[in-house]
Amino acid sequence: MRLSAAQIDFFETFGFIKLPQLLQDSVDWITDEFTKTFPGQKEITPHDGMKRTCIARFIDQREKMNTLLDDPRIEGIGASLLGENFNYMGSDGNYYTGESGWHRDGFHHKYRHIKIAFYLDQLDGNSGALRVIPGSHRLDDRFGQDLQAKMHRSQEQWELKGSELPAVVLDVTPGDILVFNHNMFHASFNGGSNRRMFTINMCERYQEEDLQQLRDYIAGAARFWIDRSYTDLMMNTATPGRMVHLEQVMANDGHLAGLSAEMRRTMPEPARG
Ligand SMILES: O=C(O)CCC(=O)C(=O)O
Repeated sequence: MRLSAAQIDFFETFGFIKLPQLLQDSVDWITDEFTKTFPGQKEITPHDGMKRTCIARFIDQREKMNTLLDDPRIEGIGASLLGENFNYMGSDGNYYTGESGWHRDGFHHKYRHIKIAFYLDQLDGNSGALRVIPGSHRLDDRFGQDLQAKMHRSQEQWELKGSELPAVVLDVTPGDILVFNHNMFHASFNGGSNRRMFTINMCERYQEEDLQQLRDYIAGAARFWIDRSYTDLMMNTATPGRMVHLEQVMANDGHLAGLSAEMRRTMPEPARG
Protein backbone atom coordinates (compact mmCIF):
# COMPACT_ATOMS: atom_id res chain seq x y z
CA MET A 1 0.00 0.00 0.00
CA ARG A 2 1.17 3.51 -0.74
CA LEU A 3 -0.48 6.79 0.28
CA SER A 4 -1.90 8.77 -2.62
CA ALA A 5 -0.23 11.95 -3.83
CA ALA A 6 -3.10 13.90 -2.25
CA GLN A 7 -2.59 12.18 1.13
CA ILE A 8 1.14 12.85 1.04
CA ASP A 9 0.55 16.48 0.16
CA PHE A 10 -1.98 16.81 3.00
CA PHE A 11 0.55 15.36 5.42
CA GLU A 12 3.30 17.66 4.21
CA THR A 13 1.06 20.72 4.40
CA PHE A 14 -0.66 20.12 7.74
CA GLY A 15 1.78 17.76 9.49
CA PHE A 16 -0.62 14.89 10.19
CA ILE A 17 -3.10 12.55 8.59
CA LYS A 18 -5.84 10.31 9.94
CA LEU A 19 -6.42 7.01 8.14
CA PRO A 20 -9.89 5.90 9.27
CA GLN A 21 -10.25 2.17 9.96
CA LEU A 22 -7.03 1.30 8.13
CA LEU A 23 -6.39 -1.56 10.57
CA GLN A 24 -10.01 -2.44 11.29
CA ASP A 25 -9.43 -6.13 10.51
CA SER A 26 -6.59 -6.34 13.06
CA VAL A 27 -8.09 -4.58 16.08
CA ASP A 28 -8.92 -7.77 17.99
CA TRP A 29 -5.50 -9.39 17.83
CA ILE A 30 -3.67 -6.09 18.37
CA THR A 31 -5.72 -5.34 21.49
CA ASP A 32 -5.10 -8.85 22.78
CA GLU A 33 -1.36 -8.55 22.19
CA PHE A 34 -1.33 -5.08 23.77
CA THR A 35 -2.88 -6.46 26.93
CA LYS A 36 -0.51 -9.42 27.06
CA THR A 37 2.58 -7.22 26.71
CA PHE A 38 2.15 -5.40 30.02
CA PRO A 39 2.15 -7.92 32.86
CA GLY A 40 5.48 -9.22 34.00
CA GLN A 41 7.65 -6.63 32.28
CA LYS A 42 10.95 -6.48 34.11
CA GLU A 43 11.43 -3.17 35.95
CA ILE A 44 7.95 -1.85 34.96
CA THR A 45 5.49 -1.22 37.79
CA PRO A 46 1.94 -2.41 36.89
CA HIS A 47 -0.37 0.43 35.86
CA ASP A 48 -2.26 1.80 38.85
CA GLY A 49 -4.09 4.65 37.10
CA MET A 50 -2.13 7.28 39.00
CA LYS A 51 0.42 8.11 36.30
CA ARG A 52 1.39 7.04 32.83
CA THR A 53 2.85 3.57 32.40
CA CYS A 54 5.11 3.22 29.38
CA ILE A 55 6.95 0.28 27.84
CA ALA A 56 9.68 1.15 25.35
CA ARG A 57 10.41 -1.11 22.37
CA PHE A 58 6.75 -2.02 22.65
CA ILE A 59 6.02 -3.83 19.39
CA ASP A 60 9.42 -5.48 19.79
CA GLN A 61 8.26 -7.48 22.80
CA ARG A 62 6.09 -10.09 21.11
CA GLU A 63 6.57 -11.86 17.81
CA LYS A 64 3.12 -11.16 16.44
CA MET A 65 3.42 -7.45 17.25
CA ASN A 66 6.81 -7.39 15.47
CA THR A 67 4.97 -8.18 12.26
CA LEU A 68 3.17 -4.84 12.31
CA LEU A 69 6.38 -3.47 10.79
CA ASP A 70 5.96 -5.88 7.89
CA ASP A 71 2.27 -5.12 7.42
CA PRO A 72 2.01 -3.52 3.94
CA ARG A 73 -0.24 -0.79 5.34
CA ILE A 74 2.24 0.25 8.05
CA GLU A 75 5.31 -0.28 5.88
CA GLY A 76 3.51 1.64 3.15
CA ILE A 77 2.99 4.68 5.37
CA GLY A 78 6.72 4.78 6.09
CA ALA A 79 7.74 4.24 2.48
CA SER A 80 5.29 6.89 1.24
CA LEU A 81 6.37 9.60 3.66
CA LEU A 82 10.04 8.75 4.26
CA GLY A 83 11.29 6.74 1.30
CA GLU A 84 11.57 3.00 0.69
CA ASN A 85 14.60 2.61 3.00
CA PHE A 86 13.17 4.41 6.04
CA ASN A 87 14.39 3.56 9.55
CA TYR A 88 12.19 2.02 12.24
CA MET A 89 12.85 4.27 15.26
CA GLY A 90 11.21 2.38 18.07
CA SER A 91 7.84 2.05 19.64
CA ASP A 92 6.19 2.70 22.98
CA GLY A 93 3.11 1.22 24.57
CA ASN A 94 1.15 3.21 27.08
CA TYR A 95 -1.59 3.30 29.60
CA TYR A 96 -2.08 7.05 29.85
CA THR A 97 -3.50 8.74 32.90
CA GLY A 98 -4.95 12.22 32.45
CA GLU A 99 -3.72 14.77 29.97
CA SER A 100 -0.62 15.38 27.89
CA GLY A 101 0.24 19.08 27.61
CA TRP A 102 1.19 20.69 24.33
CA HIS A 103 4.57 19.56 23.04
CA ARG A 104 6.59 18.59 20.03
CA ASP A 105 8.28 15.18 19.96
CA GLY A 106 11.24 16.57 18.09
CA PHE A 107 12.78 19.54 16.37
CA HIS A 108 14.17 18.01 13.22
CA HIS A 109 15.23 20.32 10.42
CA LYS A 110 16.83 17.94 7.97
CA TYR A 111 15.30 14.49 8.39
CA ARG A 112 11.61 13.81 8.67
CA HIS A 113 10.55 11.81 11.73
CA ILE A 114 7.00 10.50 12.02
CA LYS A 115 4.89 8.79 14.63
CA ILE A 116 2.14 6.30 13.85
CA ALA A 117 -0.32 6.20 16.75
CA PHE A 118 -2.71 3.34 17.52
CA TYR A 119 -5.40 4.26 20.06
CA LEU A 120 -7.28 1.24 21.36
CA ASP A 121 -10.26 3.05 22.89
CA GLN A 122 -13.00 5.13 21.33
CA LEU A 123 -12.00 8.72 22.16
CA ASP A 124 -13.22 12.24 21.50
CA GLY A 125 -12.32 15.67 22.82
CA ASN A 126 -14.02 14.93 26.14
CA SER A 127 -12.20 11.67 26.74
CA GLY A 128 -8.58 12.25 25.74
CA ALA A 129 -8.48 12.22 21.94
CA LEU A 130 -5.24 13.52 20.46
CA ARG A 131 -5.39 17.11 19.26
CA VAL A 132 -3.01 18.75 16.85
CA ILE A 133 -2.23 22.24 15.59
CA PRO A 134 -2.20 21.93 11.81
CA GLY A 135 0.91 23.43 10.23
CA SER A 136 2.82 23.59 13.51
CA HIS A 137 5.44 21.14 12.18
CA ARG A 138 6.89 23.93 10.06
CA LEU A 139 9.83 25.07 12.11
CA ASP A 140 11.22 27.69 9.82
CA ASP A 141 8.35 30.09 9.44
CA ARG A 142 7.09 32.70 11.86
CA PHE A 143 4.12 30.57 12.90
CA GLY A 144 6.34 27.69 14.01
CA GLN A 145 8.66 30.05 15.86
CA ASP A 146 5.81 31.87 17.64
CA LEU A 147 4.40 28.56 18.82
CA GLN A 148 7.79 27.44 20.10
CA ALA A 149 8.09 30.60 22.17
CA LYS A 150 4.52 30.85 23.43
CA MET A 151 2.77 27.48 23.67
CA HIS A 152 4.24 26.56 27.04
CA ARG A 153 2.80 29.73 28.62
CA SER A 154 -0.62 29.98 26.97
CA GLN A 155 -2.26 31.30 30.16
CA GLU A 156 0.10 34.28 30.48
CA GLN A 157 0.30 34.83 26.74
CA TRP A 158 -3.34 34.51 25.71
CA GLU A 159 -5.26 33.94 28.97
CA LEU A 160 -6.25 30.52 27.70
CA LYS A 161 -5.80 27.03 29.12
CA GLY A 162 -4.10 24.46 26.89
CA SER A 163 -7.45 22.80 26.24
CA GLU A 164 -8.82 26.10 24.90
CA LEU A 165 -6.20 26.62 22.20
CA PRO A 166 -7.31 26.30 18.57
CA ALA A 167 -6.65 22.76 17.40
CA VAL A 168 -8.10 19.86 15.47
CA VAL A 169 -9.38 17.10 17.75
CA LEU A 170 -8.74 13.71 16.17
CA ASP A 171 -11.63 11.58 17.40
CA VAL A 172 -10.73 7.91 17.10
CA THR A 173 -12.37 4.53 16.88
CA PRO A 174 -10.05 1.53 17.33
CA GLY A 175 -8.69 0.59 13.89
CA ASP A 176 -8.09 4.24 12.94
CA ILE A 177 -4.46 5.17 12.42
CA LEU A 178 -3.04 8.62 13.16
CA VAL A 179 0.23 9.69 11.62
CA PHE A 180 2.03 12.89 12.55
CA ASN A 181 5.32 14.65 12.04
CA HIS A 182 7.41 14.70 15.25
CA ASN A 183 7.79 18.46 14.89
CA MET A 184 4.05 19.06 15.22
CA PHE A 185 2.49 20.41 18.41
CA HIS A 186 0.08 17.88 19.90
CA ALA A 187 -1.69 17.27 23.21
CA SER A 188 -4.64 15.52 24.78
CA PHE A 189 -7.07 16.68 27.46
CA ASN A 190 -9.89 15.18 29.53
CA GLY A 191 -8.54 11.63 29.35
CA GLY A 192 -9.35 8.98 31.95
CA SER A 193 -6.86 6.86 33.85
CA ASN A 194 -6.50 3.90 31.48
CA ARG A 195 -6.20 5.27 27.97
CA ARG A 196 -4.52 2.59 25.85
CA MET A 197 -2.24 3.60 23.04
CA PHE A 198 0.96 2.57 21.33
CA THR A 199 3.17 4.10 18.69
CA ILE A 200 5.60 3.20 15.96
CA ASN A 201 8.24 5.80 15.13
CA MET A 202 10.07 6.04 11.82
CA CYS A 203 12.44 8.43 10.09
CA GLU A 204 14.21 9.02 6.83
CA ARG A 205 17.53 7.21 6.47
CA TYR A 206 20.36 9.46 7.59
CA GLN A 207 23.23 10.31 5.26
CA GLU A 208 26.74 9.25 6.21
CA GLU A 209 27.79 12.75 7.28
CA ASP A 210 24.88 13.02 9.73
CA LEU A 211 25.27 9.70 11.53
CA GLN A 212 26.37 11.41 14.74
CA GLN A 213 22.95 13.11 14.83
CA LEU A 214 21.33 9.69 14.54
CA ARG A 215 23.51 8.34 17.35
CA ASP A 216 22.53 11.31 19.53
CA TYR A 217 18.87 10.55 18.92
CA ILE A 218 19.40 6.88 19.76
CA ALA A 219 21.17 7.89 22.99
CA GLY A 220 17.89 9.41 24.22
CA ALA A 221 16.48 5.90 24.68
CA ALA A 222 18.96 5.21 27.52
CA ARG A 223 16.36 6.69 29.88
CA PHE A 224 14.31 3.53 29.28
CA TRP A 225 17.22 1.39 30.51
CA ILE A 226 17.51 -0.50 27.22
CA ASP A 227 20.81 -1.82 25.90
CA ARG A 228 19.91 -2.04 22.21
CA SER A 229 17.43 -0.05 20.16
CA TYR A 230 15.59 -3.24 19.18
CA THR A 231 14.95 -6.49 21.01
CA ASP A 232 16.70 -9.69 19.92
CA LEU A 233 13.27 -10.99 18.92
CA MET A 234 12.70 -8.11 16.51
CA MET A 235 16.15 -8.53 14.96
CA ASN A 236 16.25 -12.33 14.88
CA THR A 237 12.84 -12.74 13.25
CA ALA A 238 13.43 -10.00 10.65
CA THR A 239 12.81 -10.84 7.02
CA PRO A 240 15.13 -9.18 4.50
CA GLY A 241 12.36 -6.64 3.93
CA ARG A 242 12.16 -5.73 7.61
CA MET A 243 15.92 -5.66 7.94
CA VAL A 244 16.08 -2.72 5.50
CA HIS A 245 14.32 -0.69 8.21
CA LEU A 246 16.52 -1.93 11.07
CA GLU A 247 20.04 -1.99 9.66
CA GLN A 248 21.07 1.66 10.01
CA VAL A 249 20.05 1.87 13.67
CA MET A 250 21.56 -1.56 14.44
CA ALA A 251 24.87 -0.28 13.07
CA ASN A 252 24.73 2.85 15.22
CA ASP A 253 23.43 1.86 18.66
CA GLY A 254 26.70 0.51 20.12
CA HIS A 255 26.85 3.32 22.69
CA LEU A 256 23.38 2.65 24.15
CA ALA A 257 24.30 -0.09 26.65
CA GLY A 258 26.91 2.09 28.38
CA LEU A 259 24.54 5.04 28.60
CA SER A 260 21.75 2.84 29.98
CA ALA A 261 24.06 1.46 32.66
CA GLU A 262 24.67 5.03 33.74
CA MET A 263 20.91 5.72 33.84
CA ARG A 264 20.31 2.63 35.97
CA ARG A 265 22.70 4.08 38.49
CA THR A 266 21.08 7.51 38.56
CA MET A 267 17.33 6.99 38.00
CA PRO A 268 14.94 5.30 40.47
CA GLU A 269 12.98 3.63 37.64
CA PRO A 270 12.96 3.67 33.81
CA ALA A 271 11.37 6.75 32.25
CA ARG A 272 7.60 6.76 31.74
CA GLY A 273 7.71 8.58 28.43
O1 LIG B 1 -2.29 10.64 23.76
C1 LIG B 1 -1.64 11.42 24.42
O2 LIG B 1 -1.97 11.80 25.55
C2 LIG B 1 -0.35 12.04 23.89
C3 LIG B 1 0.42 11.21 22.92
C4 LIG B 1 1.76 11.83 22.66
O3 LIG B 1 2.07 12.91 23.08
C5 LIG B 1 2.75 11.11 21.89
O4 LIG B 1 2.60 9.92 21.62
O5 LIG B 1 3.76 11.74 21.52
